[in-house]
Amino acid sequence: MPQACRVVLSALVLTLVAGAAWAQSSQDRFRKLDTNNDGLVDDDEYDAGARASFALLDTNHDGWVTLDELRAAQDPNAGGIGADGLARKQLATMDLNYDNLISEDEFVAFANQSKSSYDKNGDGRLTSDDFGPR
Ligand SMILES: [Ca+2]
Ligand SMILES: [Ca+2]
Ligand SMILES: [Ca+2]
Repeated sequence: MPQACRVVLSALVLTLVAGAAWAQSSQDRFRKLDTNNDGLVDDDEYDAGARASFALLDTNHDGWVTLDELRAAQDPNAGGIGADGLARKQLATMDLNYDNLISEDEFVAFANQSKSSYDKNGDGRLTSDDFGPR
């Protein structure tokens, strides 16, 4: 995958993992993920965040995220290829078994794959420093 594309998708997952509130600052997202407030987002917290985001995306609660549900979650001001194009790209990226549905496992797997791209200082830990200015 071209680097630029990966960055877009990573930013997307960061938003997804942190919840649906687009207006939140990065530090707010971090605080939300760091549920035990130890200044570190560990694997369990990251996973829990991914699962919570999956539940938010799965608006009809059938255990699958469909193209329609992905489309509904797009920022309407995203521009570029638009909500439909973005949703299709996300589906294609996360749908590991090509059934046109995103399972929770597929979503969490993708979130985990993207995790290293948030670790800006490369120390293998996600801390508030990795989440932009306070
Ligand atoms: Ca923590
Ligand atoms: Ca669904
Ligand atoms: Ca699938």
